[in-house]
Order: sequence, then C-alpha cells, then structure tokens
Amino acid sequence: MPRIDVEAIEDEWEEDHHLLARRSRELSQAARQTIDRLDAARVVAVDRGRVTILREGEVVDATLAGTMRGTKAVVGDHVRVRPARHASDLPRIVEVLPRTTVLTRSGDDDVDDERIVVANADAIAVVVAAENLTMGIRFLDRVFVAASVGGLLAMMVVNKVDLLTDRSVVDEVLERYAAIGAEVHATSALTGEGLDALGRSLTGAWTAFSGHSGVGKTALFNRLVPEADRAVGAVGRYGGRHTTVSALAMPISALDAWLIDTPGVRSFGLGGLAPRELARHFPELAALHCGLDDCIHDGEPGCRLPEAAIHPERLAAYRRLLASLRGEA
Ligand SMILES: Nc1nc2c(ncn2[C@@H]2O[C@H](COP(=O)(O)OP(=O)(O)O)[C@@H](O)[C@H]2O)c(=O)[nH]1
Ligand SMILES: [Mg+2]
Ligand SMILES: [Zn+2]
Repeated sequence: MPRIDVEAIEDEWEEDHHLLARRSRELSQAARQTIDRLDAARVVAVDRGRVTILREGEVVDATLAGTMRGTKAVVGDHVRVRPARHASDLPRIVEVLPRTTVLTRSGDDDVDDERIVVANADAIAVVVAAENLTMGIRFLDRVFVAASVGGLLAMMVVNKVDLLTDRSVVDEVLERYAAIGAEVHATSALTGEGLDALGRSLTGAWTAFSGHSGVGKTALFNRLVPEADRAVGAVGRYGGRHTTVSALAMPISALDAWLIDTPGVRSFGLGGLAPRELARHFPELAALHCGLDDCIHDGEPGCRLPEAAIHPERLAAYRRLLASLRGEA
C-alpha cells in the first residue's frame, strides 16, 4: 500500500468538487487516482452524524471527512475511506461513489423534500400485515412506485398469515401483485411459514424492508438473521440504543444477504415525482395502449384505456395517487 498524503488529497478533492472550473483536468485526475486507491467500503448504518461501515468484512464506525461539505452518506452507499492515522481516530469517508439505485421518500406528496432512504439496494420488500391488508396495500402501492423510480426490484410480503382462517383474500392479493411482476410471499414470523422461500429470494442481495410499524419487520428479522449475525448488526446501534433514526443493515452470512431495516413511517410520500410520470411506474398501465401517445389516462379526449385489463384496485390506486401528487387529495 503506497503511503498517501491525505491532506493533499483532501485539498485536491475539494478543488475537484468546488472549484472545478478553475483547475486543470490533470490535477483533478491526479486527485481522482489517489482517491481511487483508497479502500472501498459500504455504509451499513447511519444515525444522525454517525456512520457505520463494512470494510474488508469488518463492521466499524467511521466519520464523514470535513471535505464532504454536507454530502450525506446513506445506508447502502459505496464509499472511499481514508484509514485512521491514530488508534483514537476513526476512518474518514472522503467520497460517496455513484449510486446504482435509490429509494427516496418525501414527507408529503405535494412537497418535494425527498430524501434517500437507502442506496444501492437490489430490492425492496414491503411487509403488509394479513389482518390489515387494505392499509398495507395503500402503502405498498406507493413504495412500489418509488421502487420503480429508483431502480429496485419490488417484493410483497404478507406477514401474520397465521392469524387467518380464510386465506382467499390474501391469495387473491398475492396473485394480483405477482401478475404485475412482483415477487410475492406469504409468511408468519410466529410459525415460520414461508420463511425459507423468503430467505431464498433474499440470497446474494441487499434487500430493504419497509412497512407500517407493527406489521412484523423486527419479528421477521429475528427469524431470518442468525444470532451471531445480529450481533454484527447491533454495532450500528451505538452501545445498545435501539432506536434507529435512519436505516440499519444486517447480514445473513449464510445467504450472502443483507437486510435493511428502514424506520417506520406513517406515510410514504412521492413528492419528487411529476404527476405526468406516475403512469409509467404502474407496470400494467405502462403496458396498455389507449390510442394516444403520452397519455396519462385522465380524461383526455380520445383516451380509450382498456380498463378491464387492469385490476380495478390498482386503477383506483393510480387515480388516487395522481390526485394526491397534484395536491388535489
Ligand atoms: N400472529 C403473529 N404476530 C406477529 C407476527 N409477526 C409479528 N407479530 C407480532 O406483531 C407485533 C409487531 O411486530 P414487530 O416485529 O415489532 O413489527 P415492526 O414494527 O414491523 O417491526 C409483535 O407483537 C409481534 O409479536 C406473525 O407472523 N404472526
Ligand atoms: Mg420494528
Ligand atoms: Zn390514455
């Protein structure tokens, strides 16, 4: 490992990001190459200013370098880190690498205060409680749109199926979402039903879990993540504080998988999305032809949407979301 003049890198890096116009390309490339030689790591937890990273298989605390100037790292981010110089120092994150996927959420549909919940996750699993399907599905329809926008695979997990005597409603819902290309699972964290199948579909991937509080995310994690791995995840909780204000990733080493617990939210805003864009994030709607180009199927003259080809609940969800994104709801 070549010795690195870190102060010089930071100066150059700062020039790169803030004074690019005034510097020659040569210098910025030199800084680029020096940073490229630093260790790569992955963010596994963020709690206010504190960041936990996975570096060479080890979970350690880190800080954001001053040169990051307000750039935030989020769970899942690939970062470059400068090693600690002294035992009492923490490794410093000097760069957040480009993100391949992002799950973003806003507070409200008509406010564009989007923040990134998780970066570079492969999939998002939305957990819905079997005894509260209607509420859960409303939430899921929103998260599925955000997943489509951000490039994540969408997964539906109907949990607490042990509470049902009649499964027909759940089966219909699972079929409805399988038909639009989602991976679907029926689970019980209580009896263990469906957990092997769920585990298999998590293999080799980083999967974020989302859902109203009380649907059983923690219970599912406790069944899916082995004890030893959970201890690793706990490093990110900073000395036993169990309230994660942000997301937290936990490994399942046997499956080469990471599960990301996202904070419980009451609603999942889509404020960053233009109303005109919404239809293309309902896959079954995007696949239909209504006779017009560039139509959002909102009463345009000549729109002949074959409504029978889309599930009425999904069409209703589309119309509700469209109204909400326009501030009409
Ligand atoms: N019957 C039943 N109860 C469950 C199941 N999963 C979770 N619970 C219960 O539901 C409550 C909320 O679960 P929790 O995991 O804390 O939900 P979270 O808020 O999504 O993390 C707890 O009392 C759990 O014991 C399940 O599959 N079946
Ligand atoms: Mg929980
Ligand atoms: Zn149309």
